[in-house]
Amino acid sequence: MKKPWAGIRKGYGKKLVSIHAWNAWLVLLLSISGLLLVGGFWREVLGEGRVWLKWAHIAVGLVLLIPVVYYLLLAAKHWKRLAGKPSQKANVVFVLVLLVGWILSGLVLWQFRLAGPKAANAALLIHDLLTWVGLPVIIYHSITRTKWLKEPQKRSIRPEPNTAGEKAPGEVGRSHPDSSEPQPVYSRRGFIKIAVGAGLAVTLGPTFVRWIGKSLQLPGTADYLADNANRLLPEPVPSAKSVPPVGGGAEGNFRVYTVTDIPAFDNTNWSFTIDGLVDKKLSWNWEQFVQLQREVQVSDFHCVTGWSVYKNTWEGIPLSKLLDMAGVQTKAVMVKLYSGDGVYTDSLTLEQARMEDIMVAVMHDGKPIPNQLGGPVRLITPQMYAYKSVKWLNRIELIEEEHIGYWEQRGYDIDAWIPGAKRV
Ligand SMILES: Nc1nc2c(c(=O)[nH]1)N[C@H]1C(S)=C(S)[C@@H](COP(=O)(O)O)O[C@H]1N2
Ligand SMILES: [Mo]
Repeated sequence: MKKPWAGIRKGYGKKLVSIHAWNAWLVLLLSISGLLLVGGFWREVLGEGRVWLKWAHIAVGLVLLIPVVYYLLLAAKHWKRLAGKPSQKANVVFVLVLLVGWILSGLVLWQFRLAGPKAANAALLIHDLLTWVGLPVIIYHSITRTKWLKEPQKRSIRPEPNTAGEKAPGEVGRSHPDSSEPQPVYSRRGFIKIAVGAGLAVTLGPTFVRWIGKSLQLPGTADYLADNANRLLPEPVPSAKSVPPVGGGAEGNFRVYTVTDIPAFDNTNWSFTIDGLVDKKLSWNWEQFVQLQREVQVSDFHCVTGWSVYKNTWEGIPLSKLLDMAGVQTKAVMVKLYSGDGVYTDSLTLEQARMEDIMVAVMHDGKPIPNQLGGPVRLITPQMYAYKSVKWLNRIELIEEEHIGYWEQRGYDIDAWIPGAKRV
């Protein structure tokens, strides 16, 4: 039988095998760290470790450049070897597109401050999409192509040219069919491959479909309003500027972020307080709070992890108005913001808190803010990354000392200005 690898310098095949192995280990590390980074559950568990994990993910991603570039140097040779093997060629192209796409979008996400929110947003979408498509294929490949499943003569890269006739473990005593013979339809391998493929489709399919639906904003997906678990009555009546929203309707999708279980509120367990270094401590229940005079603004919303939602029409009370109502004492320096989740806090300097677009928001695009997105009341900080925009905001305290917020304690910049912000 013809040995496809006859005549190849031994070292070349070895190089390919070791590139493949390095690549596999790095992709495994990146997959695990990447999944931990996006998983909502792990945001809570990891805390500060998440910031370190993110840097590790970036570092391993950069190391991945080495085997990819090394392979590209050998690619022309390998390509010739694959003549007449279209499916293996397609496989190589697929993997290269995947790796290069991951690396390029990852570089943009790493340098998101330089890249700006539009590019970071696109990069995040590409990074996610490649993960959704690539990871199942790689898992399938890893399971079905391990030594004991893969016919040796079908391997595209092998170190030794003369092992084509070796018996795969588990086939001891049977002679291996020549690769030119038709494969039996009901082989054990075929069965396992179908089973693995079906298993992946069943476990990952629904999540994938949901993700695609959200990303493309298909109707019927991410309907947070329909699932809103808050029960606060009366509903706030939107101003004329909110219906239809003057901004024309938000573009993009919020990713629901929380470091606790998502809380829900009703008239019995919701109140809003301003206290600390103020002339008069103020407290409202919901019926009173919805009576406060609201204003409308259109602004973009940027998360520091790369996604944005543009042209949001927010209706609420400018924070400066609330501060004036309570009367800020001269001793006060910082504004501490508390979430009704009992855990999340953040802070602004008094100057920042008085910026005209810092808003205690009650409505988004003419509708109450659903509980998943921080309703009934959340902070909006358009000039700053959204980790400053405390969800389920229910208390504002004026203090004289510094307060380091939840994510700032875990490594985020206290300076959360987005590029181009009017800083104060
Ligand atoms: N209480 C609370 N507020 C929060 C957060 C949180 O985890 N808990 N995450 C912040 C971050 S990092 C972002 S990007 C936005 C996300 O808002 P969303 O969940 O409505 O999309 O909320 C901010 N406010
Ligand atoms: Mo964020």
